[in-house]
Order: sequence, then structure tokens, then C-alpha cells
Amino acid sequence: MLRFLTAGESHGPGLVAILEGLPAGVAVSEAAIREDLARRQAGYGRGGRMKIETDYAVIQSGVRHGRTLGSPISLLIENRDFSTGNGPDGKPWTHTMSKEPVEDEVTPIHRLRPGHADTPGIAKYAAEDARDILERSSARESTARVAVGAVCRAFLAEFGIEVHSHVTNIGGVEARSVEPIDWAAVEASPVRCADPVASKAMTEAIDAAREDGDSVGGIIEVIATGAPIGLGSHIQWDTKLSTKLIAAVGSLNAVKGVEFGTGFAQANERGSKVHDVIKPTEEWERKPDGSWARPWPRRSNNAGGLEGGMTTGEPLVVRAVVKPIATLRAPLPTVDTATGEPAEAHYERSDVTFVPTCGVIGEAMVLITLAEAMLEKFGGDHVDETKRNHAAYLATVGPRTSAAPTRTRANKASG
Ligand code: EPS
Repeated sequence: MLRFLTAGESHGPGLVAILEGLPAGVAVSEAAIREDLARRQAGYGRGGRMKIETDYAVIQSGVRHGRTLGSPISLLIENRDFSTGNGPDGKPWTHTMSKEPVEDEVTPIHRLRPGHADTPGIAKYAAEDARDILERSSARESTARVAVGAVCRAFLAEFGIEVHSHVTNIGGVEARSVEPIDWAAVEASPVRCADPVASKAMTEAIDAAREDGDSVGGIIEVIATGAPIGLGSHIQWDTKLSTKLIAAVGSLNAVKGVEFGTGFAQANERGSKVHDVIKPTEEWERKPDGSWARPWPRRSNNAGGLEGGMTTGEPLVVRAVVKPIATLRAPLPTVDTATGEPAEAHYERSDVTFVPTCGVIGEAMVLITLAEAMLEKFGGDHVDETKRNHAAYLATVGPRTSAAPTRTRANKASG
């Protein structure tokens, strides 16, 4: 079983992640993790924090001589702001976030921000200071998830599985659909959008919101290619890969909805227009050994690569809507928790938008979910064992005819 936990507050000393269940033998490096952490830090519309941090995950355990050991992989990411910066009241974060009691009182946050975790959080945890809530609910935590996702990316690469993301909407600016997506161009776009015209309009929408002291949301799309047919299962609500992906991507800060493929738009179409027709076998591609490169290919992928809670072998396409960030320089009306009087919501340094970054975090959650699904299906204590199981399975999944090199006939037909 693959599982992970993260810990850490936004302005505390650092973030921690533990990933357990990855097999031995996977090539993992801090440099590769750093690549994803750097992508997470980029994106137009971010606030000042990203100029302070150079996120780097130090591997504490589970890796030796560049390969996983099968033991828990632990990662430590320093928050540079903790040791170098000051909080909104001008006091150093080492004081504001001190784990020891402090004599010199820290100004508590009493003016709750609508849309943030502040209000339900202080009620539920009996907090006097909303900082007790916001420090953990901050999207800073996603740094740890991206580091874990990068480790899972290395594992999935062994099976030819790749995960990318792009932005399709920011602040109501819709990107044109670009086919095929040039992932290098997405990475070069300041908003991680494949459409250069929309990219520019998105940066303008962000500038306009910044000028008004406001924020903007948008839509991200995560695409995974190379996943074999049959990950997940149809047999129970919580064994469906669709359930797990909705939970994983829906757990991102600020996400308000998740859909697959053409998703909500399917409400407007008839079944004959929605379902993805299977191509005749003459059009299927074969590998040099005669086996199917990708069995059961479709003419379209409206299902987003999922049927009955299982992968179809088509690209997995997961989209999420990200709400505008709740911390506004032009604050919304609220109530002061100390006085019960009307007030303006608390403001401290924040981003105008976080949508481009959200794509990278969405990738991490899809990577982790797919790594878990691969291990559930193929097991293995060493990655070579997982690979053998994966290859043996793929030889069985085509049509059950003697003409096709599938199932137990695979060897006979290709030999
Ligand atoms: C973030 C760190 C935060 C914010 C942002 C994400 O830094 P700070 O609060 O010190 O400015 O930039 O947080 C949020 C989007 C949020 O909703 O809290 C980061 O490391 O990504």
C-alpha cells in the first residue's frame, strides 16, 4: 500500500513528508525533485513569498546511492521565510511562530477572511488567533505534496507513464483548445497555458485584479498518458480510480469542482455523441514483438480515460476549477471574533492567483494516485518485479482471439 503524510505550517521552520510503499530500485534524486518544486514556485500572479523561498527537499531516508530502498522516504523542506522574514506585525516569524510560549504578545488575527479556512477553523479548534488555522491551511503545504509527487513521477516513468498539466482558464479568459499540446510551450508560458493569445490575456486579467486589490481563479487540466487499461476497479465505491482521483484533486487548496474528459458538458449531449467508439483492430498499433502497443483504442476520449472507475488506456484527463484566493487587499466585510462587531477582513501578503501553480500540484496528486493504483494492480517489492507483472498483464488484455497475440497465446503468436 502506498501512503503519504505531510506536516508543517506555512511560516514554521519547514515542511515534512513521508512516503511509504514505493518499491526498491527506483532512481530518485533531490535534483529531480527540485525540478518539480521550481515549477510549483513559478507562475504569474504569485506574491512576494516565492522570491524568498528556493524550495528544496532534502531526502532524509529511504534512498541509497540514488535508488529507493523500499523503506519510508522522508523529505524535509526548509521555510526560508521562518529564519529570515517578519510577519505582518513586523515581528520575526521565529517569534510569531515560536514553538515555546512568548512573553511579548503576538498580534492575533480576529478579522476572519470569508472564503478561507479561518472561520470554520477557529470555531472547530477553539482558536483565539486565526493564525492557528491559516498556517496549516495555507497552500504552502502543497510544496510537500509536489515533492512526494516528484518521487512518484520517477516510479511511473519506469512504465512510460507521464503526467503534465496546463491552465485552460484564468479569471474568465478561456484558452483555445490546442492539439497536440506543446508541453515545453506550456512550461514557458507565465501562466502555464498552451494558447499564447489567451496566455497574454490571462496575465492582463491578473494585473487588473491586482490593481483592484482583488484575486482571480480558473481551471487547470491534468493529463496522464501511458497508464495501462484496467487500473482501479468497478467493484466498490472506494476502489474506483475515479473516486480516488476526485478526492486527490479535490483536496487541493481552493478547488471547488473536478471533472473527467468532457465532464459537465456531457449534460448537453446525447449518448451517441458522448461515448468513445472503439477502433477496429486493423487500426491498432503493434509493438515490434507483435503485441498490441495499446489495446482497445478509441476514436475520441470524452470519458477522460475512465470507464466504470477503471482506466481505459486512453489519456487520463482531469480538470479542476480553482476559486479566487480568499485573501484580498481590498477586504470583504466580516465580523471581529473578539468584539462581535463588523470589520474588514484581515489582509497579509498573498497571491493574486494561484491557478498556474495549482496545475503542478494537481499533477502531484495524480502522480501519487496513479502510483498507488499501479502498485495495487502489480505489487512488487523491487520495481523490476512490478515491471515483470505489468508486462505479463499487458500480454493478456487484447481481444480473446487466436489471431491476436494476447493472453496466454502471446508467446506462441510472437514466437
Ligand atoms: C505559498 C505560500 C504563501 C502564499 C500562498 C502559497 O506564502 P505567504 O502566505 O507567506 O505569502 O504565497 O498561499 C496561498 C495561496 C494560500 O491560500 O494560503 C506557497 O508556498 O505556495
